Amino acid sequence: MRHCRKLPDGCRGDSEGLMAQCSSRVSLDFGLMKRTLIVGDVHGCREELEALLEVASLDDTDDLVFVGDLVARGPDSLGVIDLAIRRQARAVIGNHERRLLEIRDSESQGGERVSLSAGYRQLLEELKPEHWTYIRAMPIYLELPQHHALVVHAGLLPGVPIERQDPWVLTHIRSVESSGEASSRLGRESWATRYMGPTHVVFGHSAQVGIQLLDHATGLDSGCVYGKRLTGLLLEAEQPIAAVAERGRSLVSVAARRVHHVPRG
Ligand SMILES: [Mn+2]
Repeated sequence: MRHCRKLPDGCRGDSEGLMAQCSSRVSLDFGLMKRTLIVGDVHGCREELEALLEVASLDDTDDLVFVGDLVARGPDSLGVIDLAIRRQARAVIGNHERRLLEIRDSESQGGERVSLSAGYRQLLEELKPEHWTYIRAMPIYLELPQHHALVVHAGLLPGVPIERQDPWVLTHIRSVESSGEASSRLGRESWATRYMGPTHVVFGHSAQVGIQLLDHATGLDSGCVYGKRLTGLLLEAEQPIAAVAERGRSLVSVAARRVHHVPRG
């Protein structure tokens, strides 16, 4: 067996093959230096997503993660999922993906045709089998142990273990009512300000509030589809999410090309 005298930073593998070829290049190949980019709600804004990946200088070995709501409202939902498939990105399911799946399943099982906006109906009909496969495989939460973080679309009910959270809560919660129940409305108290950790939660679904940097939670929905910005959290390999005062340095962001969708009311 050959020995590696100078173990480069980040090279911690101990298999014979890795030791024999020990170099920083090899450590990259083994994924030890992978960065992670967690992207806020994209809603079909493919051009802005591509621009964000450029700004983050994300390469093919890095991990791409989405907080859900990749689709709907924006101009190119199919293109966003194509990109996610191509990059082998992981994405938690958003309320829009859940709704699309529910409607598709119900209608394909002979249920009544659901009344939808023209854009939503078109999306439902244009999604190809590979897109459905990707959407159906989206988990309701994703653990990123290398960053001591958890990714969900909307949030969680503080005090309830993640494996016992209601899927509806994970994809819809915005606030906690005085009764302690989860609410999808922007209530008096956001779930995130109530949440005391310990695992850091990265989430989306909150364009009205915008970027949220809290002790134990980071909200990444900066309203790209509404003409604001698309934001991501870029983490170095094994880097935990920084304290609030320094966290801004981990954010990458691009401006929306235009207002893609005007919210009702
Ligand atoms: Mn959402």
